[in-house]
Amino acid sequence: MPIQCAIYCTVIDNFGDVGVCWRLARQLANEHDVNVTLWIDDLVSFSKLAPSLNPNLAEQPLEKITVCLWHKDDRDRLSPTHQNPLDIIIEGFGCRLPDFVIHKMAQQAKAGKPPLWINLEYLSAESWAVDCQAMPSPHPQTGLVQYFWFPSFSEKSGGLLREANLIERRDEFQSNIQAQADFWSKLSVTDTRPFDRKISLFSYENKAIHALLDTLAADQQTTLLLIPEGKALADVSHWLGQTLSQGDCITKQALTIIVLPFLSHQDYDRLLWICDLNFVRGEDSVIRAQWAGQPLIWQIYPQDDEAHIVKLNAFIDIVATINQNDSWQTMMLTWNTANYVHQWANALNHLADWQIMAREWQAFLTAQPSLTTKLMQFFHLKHSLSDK
Ligand code: TRH
Repeated sequence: MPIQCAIYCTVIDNFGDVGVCWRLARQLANEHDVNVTLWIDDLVSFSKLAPSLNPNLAEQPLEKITVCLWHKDDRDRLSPTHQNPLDIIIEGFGCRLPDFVIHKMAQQAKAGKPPLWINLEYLSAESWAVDCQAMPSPHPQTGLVQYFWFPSFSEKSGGLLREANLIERRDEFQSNIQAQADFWSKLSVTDTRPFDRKISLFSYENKAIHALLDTLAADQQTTLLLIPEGKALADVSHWLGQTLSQGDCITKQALTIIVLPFLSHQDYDRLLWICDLNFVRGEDSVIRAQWAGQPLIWQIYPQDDEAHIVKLNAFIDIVATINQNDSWQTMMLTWNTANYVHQWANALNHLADWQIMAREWQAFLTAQPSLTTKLMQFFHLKHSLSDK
């Protein structure tokens, strides 16, 4: 009997929560033969990342996973795929499991078969997150134990989501001219050859976008800037003085801007692999950009009281343990804080050094086991202890 797992996820805003849970589900199913049911409360947002999903179906297979619409007030709904005892329950980003699931876990515990209850936390490079990895916490009413799981960048952390063959697939794509041409033609981008560099832009609203575009337009080198439809368009449209929408292609001096559709997960990876510099944001795209092995600038998800800047600095510091690059650090801060206003012209001259840093950093990370490998090791350890 395969291992049974349920993942619960709510979409608060943006795509990070569902993006991470979908990746996690696929890797558990594809690489560890786990039978996964993914409960999501917003299938419309999910279908943007997974275009073959039908947002009108309450339950459906998607690749090897069963996807269910999670109605928060539908207390007692158990999908047919959910009747079996569960081995692993993953609560994505503090989404609060429904009472009936807690009840089901308590019943299993009484029968001597408690599932492993994982509370998947947000990515952080801060040392406390690593210290709290796999920390147990008893549930006050039932005594069930939940374990906090912290994705991060060091051996002792919960690890990072990475498909087993990802780096090989990236290398193959980066060396395959025909595959790249097919990709551009799928995106209706006719000819990228005239451009000295290609940059992708995925960000929140960001005042720092104007200075970047000023520099790229005035630069000696030509740039193709690829923007998947989303929040960045407001600032770019403002800079251009015209409203952009999907399919637009506009040139201003040395800068050509193309607005892409929001891509599938697989195509977004390809975009990151093919660009010379990627602007990414949030939780998941920043990790995908690290697997791309190309220079990246990260807009971290903004939090109250500037808590995100502490997180950003923790990331900058941990990368510096592998390769210290001052111009990259300065531009990461410029992109995220109004206090830093350095121009891009000088920074772009350092792209070759950023590239070396990106490869060294990626090699450091890929030497570690992935999040799902660590999670399954933890499951088997707990399982063997509970059998004794
Ligand atoms: O959408 P985000 O801003 O998500 C954020 C963060 O996860 C943040 O931590 C969380 O608190 C907040 O949501 C609620 O950025 P992120 O994490 O990069 O997620 C974007 C997802 O969209 C990711 O899975 C990559 C995917 N994507 C595509 O599939 N196609 C695209 O064209 C693009 C631009 C992204």
